[in-house]
Amino acid sequence: MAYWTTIIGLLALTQLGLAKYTKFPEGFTFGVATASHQIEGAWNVSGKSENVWDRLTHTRPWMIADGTNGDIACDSYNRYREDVEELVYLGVDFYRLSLSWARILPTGRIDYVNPDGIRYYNDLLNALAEQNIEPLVTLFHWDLPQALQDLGGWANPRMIDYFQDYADLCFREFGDRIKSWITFNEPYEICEDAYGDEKKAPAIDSHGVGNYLCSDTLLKAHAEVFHLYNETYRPVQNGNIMISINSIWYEPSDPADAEQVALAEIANQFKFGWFAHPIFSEEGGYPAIMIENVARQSAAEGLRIPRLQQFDDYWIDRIRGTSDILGINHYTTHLITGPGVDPIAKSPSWLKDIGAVTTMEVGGDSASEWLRIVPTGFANLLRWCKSSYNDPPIFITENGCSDRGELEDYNRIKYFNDYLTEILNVIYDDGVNVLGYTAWTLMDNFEWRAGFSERFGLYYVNITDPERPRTAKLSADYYKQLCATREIPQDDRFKDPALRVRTEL
Ligand code: GBH
Repeated sequence: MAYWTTIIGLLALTQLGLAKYTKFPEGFTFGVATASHQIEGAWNVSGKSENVWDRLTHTRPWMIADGTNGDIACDSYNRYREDVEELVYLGVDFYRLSLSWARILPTGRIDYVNPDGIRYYNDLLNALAEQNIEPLVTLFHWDLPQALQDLGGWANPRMIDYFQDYADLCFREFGDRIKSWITFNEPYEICEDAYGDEKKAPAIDSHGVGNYLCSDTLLKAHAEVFHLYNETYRPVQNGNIMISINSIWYEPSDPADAEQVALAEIANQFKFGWFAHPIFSEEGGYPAIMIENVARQSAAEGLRIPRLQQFDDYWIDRIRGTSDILGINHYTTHLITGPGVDPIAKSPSWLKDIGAVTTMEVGGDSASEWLRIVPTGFANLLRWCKSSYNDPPIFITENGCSDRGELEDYNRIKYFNDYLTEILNVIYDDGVNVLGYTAWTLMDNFEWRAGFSERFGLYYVNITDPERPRTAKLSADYYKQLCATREIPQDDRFKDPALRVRTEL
């Protein structure tokens, strides 16, 4: 009995959060994020053209867990005023949204501007301005016009020009009201999941080849758009511009195993460093270990030219330093168990190029298999970013956890509590320069290949009702309190009743 009360008591103490720090520093900002294709719907109205997700969900619906798609999604194209009301309820400082390229430029190119695309985003931006909510705007969150995919998408170097034209138009039309831009959301997911695999549209699955063609193009396109903003728009619009890089953070399964430690560092270079090193490191270019490993594998495959090569000096220089802030999306940590070819790795592939075996057997559960709850991994990632990239200003552009449709989402609240606590720890103990935090996501939305089966929202959305009613989950009230007090809520009502009852024993 005494034993159990001690155990339960200890659990309760952690649950009650005897955290060292609870209060965020002056100037730290809070927001929530969404993405155009995940919420807007209106996939084929008022001039919008087909994007790669429309194409995938319509022609290969079996690839989506629950057979849903983005045709209507949360219907935010028609209901954006409701979105803004929810933002007001939460009391956020900013709203991270993305623009639908196919709604603005139906051919993908600048030859025809769709007036309704401009109108829609003007209405949304003005509605935000009326409520004093800062927009944080992503140019590309995965919904490429199909017309550009038909030309090869991000595997085609001409995309650098198309992306620049699109960005130029967006800066010109909307930039007077936007102080913060994001060029790309999660370059790794764009290149590896969509070109090197079939986890994201257009699901090209050119493993070990298309993924690297994509990264060459994407990093150059990012750099050109940074320079365009920096030279032409920043002097008048005074904003900042960054990229948001996602990390599955890798840790050794046995921290005392030196080989695993070294392999985890290599895996982090392949995952985060692939896009962060060219932009944020002092020397620039792809991480040396990537070039080395891919060259070795390519030679073994009998290739004349390695599947990934270093940028030339011009591009190393052109890409280096092209982000005002390091935008980080972070959800989870996976483990490295040893050297070799991961059993799930295709050949050739990015994963095989790493040369390590990974596992997801770590941390707590969410509704997503890949999302393991490991708050300390977040702190380690943030400290690693500080030391690897010369102490950059960091903005958390996404963080969150999935459920399967419940309103009393204690697991999500605990996730926020524990991940936010780690942010405070690294700010105060390690001097990591974290400027703001973005919860993914405002409301349950089209979770890509998981459809609506994995829900990340602070608001529940009933997708069987044509009105798409949204209901605040308990975490919405938790987040509202966080935004109001700038302090991690400690109230009992946010704690899992199962643990609450036991503390009274
Ligand atoms: C982010 O990606 C996205 O920016 C956002 O749009 C999304 O809704 C959110 O997170 C939640 O997922 O095919 O099972 O191996 C996060 C990074 C990386 C998570 C790829 C899912 C594939 C899972 N994503 N991962 S699986």
